[in-house]
Amino acid sequence: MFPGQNSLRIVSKFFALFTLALPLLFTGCAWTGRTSTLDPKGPIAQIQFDLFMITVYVCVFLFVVVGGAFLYVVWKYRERPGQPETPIPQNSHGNPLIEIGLIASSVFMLVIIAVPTVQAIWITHDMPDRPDSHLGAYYGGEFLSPGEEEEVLTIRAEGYQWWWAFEYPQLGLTTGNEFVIPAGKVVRLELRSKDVIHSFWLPKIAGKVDLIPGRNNWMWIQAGNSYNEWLLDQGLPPMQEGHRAEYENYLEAEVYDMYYGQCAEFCGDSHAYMLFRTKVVSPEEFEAWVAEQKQPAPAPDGGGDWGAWFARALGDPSSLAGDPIQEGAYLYHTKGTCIQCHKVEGSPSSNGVLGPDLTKVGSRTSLAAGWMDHMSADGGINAGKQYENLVDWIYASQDIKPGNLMYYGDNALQHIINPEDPDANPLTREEVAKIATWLQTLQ
Ligand code: HEC
Ligand SMILES: [Cu+2]
Repeated sequence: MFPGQNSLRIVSKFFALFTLALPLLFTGCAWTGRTSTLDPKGPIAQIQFDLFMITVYVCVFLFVVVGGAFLYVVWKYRERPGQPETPIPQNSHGNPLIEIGLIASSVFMLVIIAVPTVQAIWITHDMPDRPDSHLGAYYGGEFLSPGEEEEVLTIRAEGYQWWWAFEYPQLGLTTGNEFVIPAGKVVRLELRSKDVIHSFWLPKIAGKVDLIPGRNNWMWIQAGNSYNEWLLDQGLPPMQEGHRAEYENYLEAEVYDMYYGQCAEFCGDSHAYMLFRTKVVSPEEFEAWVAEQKQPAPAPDGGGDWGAWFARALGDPSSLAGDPIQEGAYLYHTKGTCIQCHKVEGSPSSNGVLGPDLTKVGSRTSLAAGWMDHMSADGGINAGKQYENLVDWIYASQDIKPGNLMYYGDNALQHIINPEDPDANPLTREEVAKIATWLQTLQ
């Protein structure tokens, strides 16, 4: 026994334990988890995944070769009983064959990674109308104006601290924190920021691109293969009809779904709560969604005329009593001061732009940038949970998403009561509940 052997034992015991515990770190990982990059669902994500796997194979190969050589040497020159003096092997420093061989093989490894990397960069920046493009067909839906059918569908994603606006300039609609795309169609995403640097990351469909103030970035996204790419994938000759039904089955089984993304660049207090959702649907369902989203909000009395409703509500608020929907709309437009920051298309005075567009807030499956969830098991909306979420959010959004910019400044003191001026008081929970009831009808 030589000095230090004891501490050596302790260290090796520690390492053994650590190695045993290591797998615990990975129990939170799932191959097909919501934001897994290992479960690509579109051509762009697929290219990135393939590139990642090439890098993994090269690294595993190197690990095995270098680790193997290391283990071989340790084993071969180990101390043997009865032979205290281990002979030092001859040093081969300066052996040109080995030196050049090592350099050449390292360069070779890098080339194996570099060639597909450059290819992938080209592919992800290709115009999708090139005949050899891996990207799919254009969306040519009925809501495009004449001349626009030939254009790729564009979605403008705008990052705000800590939520997302999604605008479809060709379709004339805007939504917040959740957007919908048709499967198998290429979409051009324009990425802008209103304040600080954010990063758009939708792992199953495409990688990450930053949103930088004062700069227009963009990326292609596409969920699922186009019909033609799918034919090629199946080993069938391209450009032929007759397999549409199988293609539909593929989309149904593997592509139609809710996808989850998030901001991937630290952007302040609530960065970790800056999520978003992308629903991928069939082209027909997409048309239906667009038609619905383009409708302005109906007047709160169920009728069509906001002006008349406004005049009546402001003239005689007591006439609304007993109808929580109308009372809620009234509070939203008056005491709630919500109109300063939110837009409800249709309403003559709710034109704010500091918060998400609420015209269709009732049709979304989440609130507060994907953080409060009320999606039902079948992908629809759980109305009870939605109501609860709306009330909790409007009543005390700071408790849910610390630092968020709803009710900033003076209004951060939203629960302090001032007996002198009841109208300046924060909304009571009952009032908030009425507003939530109205917002739920905005579908
Ligand atoms: C000072 C501006 C401001 C005012 C006033 C304001 N909001 Fe907001 N609101 C925001 C911002 C900013 C967000 C985004 C918060 C986030 O997710 O980080 C938001 C988010 C929301 C959301 C969630 C929307 C979504 O799709 O995620 C709802 C609902 C909402 N506000 C309702 C209201 C109501 C009702 C009122 C009035 C009682 C109100 N807001 C007043 C700025 C404001
Ligand atoms: Cu962000």
